[in-house]
Amino acid sequence: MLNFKRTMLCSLFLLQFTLAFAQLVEKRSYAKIAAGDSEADIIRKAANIRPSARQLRWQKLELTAFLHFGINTFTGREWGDGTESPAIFNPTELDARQWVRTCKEAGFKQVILTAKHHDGFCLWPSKYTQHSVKSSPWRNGAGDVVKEVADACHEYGIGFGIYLSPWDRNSSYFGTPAYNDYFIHQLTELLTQYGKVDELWFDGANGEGPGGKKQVYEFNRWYALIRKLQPSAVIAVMGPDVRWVGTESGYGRETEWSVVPGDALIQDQIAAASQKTTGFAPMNMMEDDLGSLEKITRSKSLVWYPAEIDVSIRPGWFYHQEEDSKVKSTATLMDIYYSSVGRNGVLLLNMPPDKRGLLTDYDVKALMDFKDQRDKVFSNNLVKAAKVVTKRNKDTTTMLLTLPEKAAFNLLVVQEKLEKGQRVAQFELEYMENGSWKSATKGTTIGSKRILNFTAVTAKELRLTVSKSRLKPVISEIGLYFQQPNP
Ligand code: FUL
Repeated sequence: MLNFKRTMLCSLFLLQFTLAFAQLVEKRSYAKIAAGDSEADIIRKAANIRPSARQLRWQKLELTAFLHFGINTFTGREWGDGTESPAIFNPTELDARQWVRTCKEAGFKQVILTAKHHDGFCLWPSKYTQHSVKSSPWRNGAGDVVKEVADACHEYGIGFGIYLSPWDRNSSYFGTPAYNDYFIHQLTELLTQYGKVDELWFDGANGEGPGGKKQVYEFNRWYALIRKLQPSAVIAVMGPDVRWVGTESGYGRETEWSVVPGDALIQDQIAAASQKTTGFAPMNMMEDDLGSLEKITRSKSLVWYPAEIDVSIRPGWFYHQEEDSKVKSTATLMDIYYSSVGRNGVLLLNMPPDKRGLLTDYDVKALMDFKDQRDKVFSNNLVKAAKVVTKRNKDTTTMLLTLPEKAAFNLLVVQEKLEKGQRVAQFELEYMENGSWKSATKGTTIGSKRILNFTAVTAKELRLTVSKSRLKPVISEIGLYFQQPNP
C-alpha cells in the first residue's frame, strides 16, 4: 500500500513536472530519450531539436550590453550589503539616452539594466519597498531609471532587458515565504510598467539574508508570470531559455553545443544548486563538456539551451574611478568577440555608467574602436566573389571555393542555419598549394557562428569539409577575411 502510494505520488510529481516543463520549453526545443533508443535515434533527435522563436531572435542579436548601475556606483563596492542609505544615490547628469545611443552606435542590439542588485536598492519606485530611487535625492525622489532606459531602448529600436537579483540583502522578508510574494510583486511591476521586455536575467548568486536566513525560490511562479506577461522575453541564467556559459571571462567553449541534456534543467536541481552555494547556476554549467555525444547518449532528455557569455569591459561590474585606465583594449575585445559570438554564443558585455550617470569617454571610445575594428575586418568577404560547388557523399560534405584570383586570408567565419538546429561536429578548411591540399584551420562545433583565426595563407582554391555531423549539415554562410596583424 505504502509502495502504491509512493508510486502514485511519484507519478503525480512527474506529471506535474512534465506539464510545467512543457509550458516552459517549446515542443521543437525538447526531446525525450526512450529507454530503447539507439545511438542513431539519439543523434537524430538531437539534430532535430530547434530553438524557440524567442531563443532564435536572441541568438541573432550576437552583441548585447549589460549596464551595472545602482547604489554600488556610489559606494565603490561590487556587492552592497543592503544597509546603504538611499540618500547617497544622486547621479548629477544621468542620461540613459547616452547609454543606449552608445550601445546602438557600437552595434549592440539589446541592453540589460540592473534594476535591483544584491543590495536590494531598486532603480524604479517600487510600491513594495522604500529602498529605492524614490527615497533618494535624485530628481527629488521622482526619478525612475528603469523607465528612462526602457524608453531610450524603445526610441532607439534596440531590445530592453532587466536584471533582477533574487538575492536581496535589504528586504526583511528575505528568507521567509513572504519574500516570494515580494519578488513576484516586483517582477509584475517591471513586466507591466515599461512596455516590451526582451530578456529577464536572474542571477545565480544566492547568499544569506538577515540572521543567516536562506530563501527557497519559487522559480516556476516567476517563469509562469513572465510567459504570461511578456511571452517573447527570454529568461536567462536561472531560467529555461538561456544558459550561463560558466565563466565571466568572455571566452566560451571551443566545442559549444546548444543542445544539452534536459535533465540539468529540472528546476529542483537548479534550486538545489543555488541553495548550496553563493555561486552561480547549477555547477554543471562550468564543465568543459556539456553536449558531446557521450553526454547526450547518457541523458534522459535533450533541450535547446544556448550559451550567453557575460564579461565586463572593466575589471569590476560596477564603476570604479581607479579602473578608468583598465578598460579593455580593442585587441582584447576582438579576441573576446571571436571567442564568444565566434563560439556559438551571445556576448553580454558590461559597461558601467559612472557617478554622474554617464558612460565615461574611456568606455565610449573603447566601444567605438571595437565597432570600427569589426567593420574594418569584416568589410571584404572574399567568398562573395568565389565560385562555390558543394559535394556530398555518405559521410562528408565538401564546399569547393574558387576565388577569382589568389588572395590572403586569416579569418574563417562559418554559420549553420539555426532554424534547422545544430549539427556540425568537425570541419576543416584547406587550401591548394603546389598541387596538394594543406590545412589552414579546423574546428569542432559551428552552431550560430564560428570564427577561427589562423596564420595567414594565400590561395585561390579552397575547400571546407564537414567530416562529422549529426545528420546532414546545413551551412548558411561562409566568410573569409584578412585581419591586419596587431602592430
Ligand atoms: C554575478 C553578480 O554577483 C555580480 O555582481 C554581477 O552582477 C554578475 C553579472 O553576476 O552573479
